[in-house]
Amino acid sequence: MTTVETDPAWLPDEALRGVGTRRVCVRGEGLLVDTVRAEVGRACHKFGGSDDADDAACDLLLKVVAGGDEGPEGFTVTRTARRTTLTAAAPAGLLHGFFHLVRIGEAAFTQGPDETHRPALALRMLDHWDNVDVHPVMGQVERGYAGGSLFWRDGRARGDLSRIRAYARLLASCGINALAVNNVNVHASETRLLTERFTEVAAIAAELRPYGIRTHLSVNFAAPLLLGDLDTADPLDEGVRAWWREAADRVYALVPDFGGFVVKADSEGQPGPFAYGRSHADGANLLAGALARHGGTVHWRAFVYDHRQDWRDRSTDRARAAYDHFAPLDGQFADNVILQVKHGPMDFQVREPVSPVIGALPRTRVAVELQATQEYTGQQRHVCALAPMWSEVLAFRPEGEGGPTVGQLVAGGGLVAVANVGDDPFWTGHPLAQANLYSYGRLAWDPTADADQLLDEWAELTFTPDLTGDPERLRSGLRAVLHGSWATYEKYTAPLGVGFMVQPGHHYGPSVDGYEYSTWGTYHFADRDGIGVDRSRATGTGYAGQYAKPWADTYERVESCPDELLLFFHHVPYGHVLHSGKTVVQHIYDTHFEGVEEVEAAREVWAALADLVSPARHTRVAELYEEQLRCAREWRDQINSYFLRKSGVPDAHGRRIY
Ligand code: GCV
Repeated sequence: MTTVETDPAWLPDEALRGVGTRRVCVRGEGLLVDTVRAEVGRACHKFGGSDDADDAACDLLLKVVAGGDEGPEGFTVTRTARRTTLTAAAPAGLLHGFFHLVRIGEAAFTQGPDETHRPALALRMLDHWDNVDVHPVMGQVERGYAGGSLFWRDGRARGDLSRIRAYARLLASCGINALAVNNVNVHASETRLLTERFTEVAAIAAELRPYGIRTHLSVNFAAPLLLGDLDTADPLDEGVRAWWREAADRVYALVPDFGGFVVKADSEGQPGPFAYGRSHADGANLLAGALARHGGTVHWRAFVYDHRQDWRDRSTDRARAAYDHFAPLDGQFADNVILQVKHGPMDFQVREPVSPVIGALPRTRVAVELQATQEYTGQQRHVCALAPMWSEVLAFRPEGEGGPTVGQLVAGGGLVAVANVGDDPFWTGHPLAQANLYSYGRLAWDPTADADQLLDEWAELTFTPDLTGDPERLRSGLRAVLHGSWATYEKYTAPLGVGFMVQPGHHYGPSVDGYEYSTWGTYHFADRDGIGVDRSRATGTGYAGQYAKPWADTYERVESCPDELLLFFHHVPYGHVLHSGKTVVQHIYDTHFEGVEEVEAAREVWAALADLVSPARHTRVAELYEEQLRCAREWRDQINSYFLRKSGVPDAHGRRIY
């Protein structure tokens, strides 16, 4: 691997030229206004503008106008021939507006109609699955593919926190405003972050705060018990309630703008209220009660299922679990509880239906959790731009035509993504994986934004310094490698929504039967005749019936189920003809050959950009394409061979299958 200094990602100095060449005036008070002032000062120093122009003489005026109607984070841009004015009702709006101007570059200084921008979602959060200690199996960052933690090192908060400030700046510039600093699997020493080690969290919060990012902490539900203070963690026990209240009081004494707790309870071995015969509403409300008077929020995760199931038992369906556990609890959660639901019913596969939980709790604040870290989508060794997938999820209408979209349904809860960042110089390991972090933030601000346009926007900013030679060739090359990369990844991995088929444990690379006889509930049931999971009401697990009527009906029948989800909902013969006109088995062969060809083509496109992209970035991506291609071929050959051997059906085109 090539090594480089910390990469500026989508904020290279050059991207601030527009602001930095102007006569700028910043008006307003407060920490975030000071941040804007410092940004302007740096840009002007670099590019020769002036950051102390007075109101009358400036050509860029940024000001907080109390009483404005932009809301806490919105802003208005007014562009006349003489001057561009950015106004916001609050400092956070000024900060977001500043980065908006950076994003649109010179266009900020051409005359145009007034524009007001407000985030569609108030909460736009990243969850870091970072451990303080290096975990013996999961390493320091669980499902992390970008080196060690940005926050923690050698068993404690890093001494030099400057990189966290730079990170906060990147996050704010794409709209993110909340962050959890530790893994939802809360191990022994991480449990103490809530109590005697909270000063370490406070130090991190101090670096995030100037960029408007509130700090959250993942907590262990059994903390009162595990820390030895009490002999129970029963949520209805008065002593337990008092313990959490005192813990929260101490937290807020140190970090008054603390965001709240994230909780993984009764999930994959984490403790929870079930141990005491209590419900998840009891559990969540316990913590909500402790946080309420400080304005904090509990993010209670809905990822609750039986991870010790018997593969012989066809009646238990992991996909059903979150709905079965949580839908009956609607209306029972406190106002400051947000139920955090993974976007699909399983676990961040390359293709899943949208979780039926999202539309099933109208009286509960629901947040959707996405996975920017590419656990099942190539682990930041493969290019897989996820914005197109996330857009599809956000545009889905759980009640069918005319009903609200997922993006609208989560307005009261927000959007969360598992972070894909570590201490790697490129932040995300694969330099092109930065696009996932950026586009996530932008979609959380505006879930209706066009995914491909966001990828272009990321490229335009990130490659600003490289867009001098032959900008159109560079732009079209970047579009070619990014836009279709999720579709390509889907083609060479698990087919038609069936999911998994990954190597157990680390989840990288193919293993068709890797999870087939395991306890994890992730099966495909392939035999000599067919493949897929029958989740219909009529003959299967009944999962399809968890959707509102239009979708329940669509998914129930093989004839109306969309091709890309067919094997998620139905067990069909290999000769079943898809809507595309191909049989299932021929579709499998064709997509796997195509997927590899598309990676080969993308690798060539990237190679041809060598003269246009800075050498460190170009080399890193080129090296990773070699691995992506090797792995894609492995997927193709294992999957195709497996299905040829199971079905005995030859490829219609006589291509090489082993
Ligand atoms: C943090 C999946 C991952 C786990 C992760 C879990 C979760 O099962 O493989 O690493 O644990 O999801 O979301 O809690």
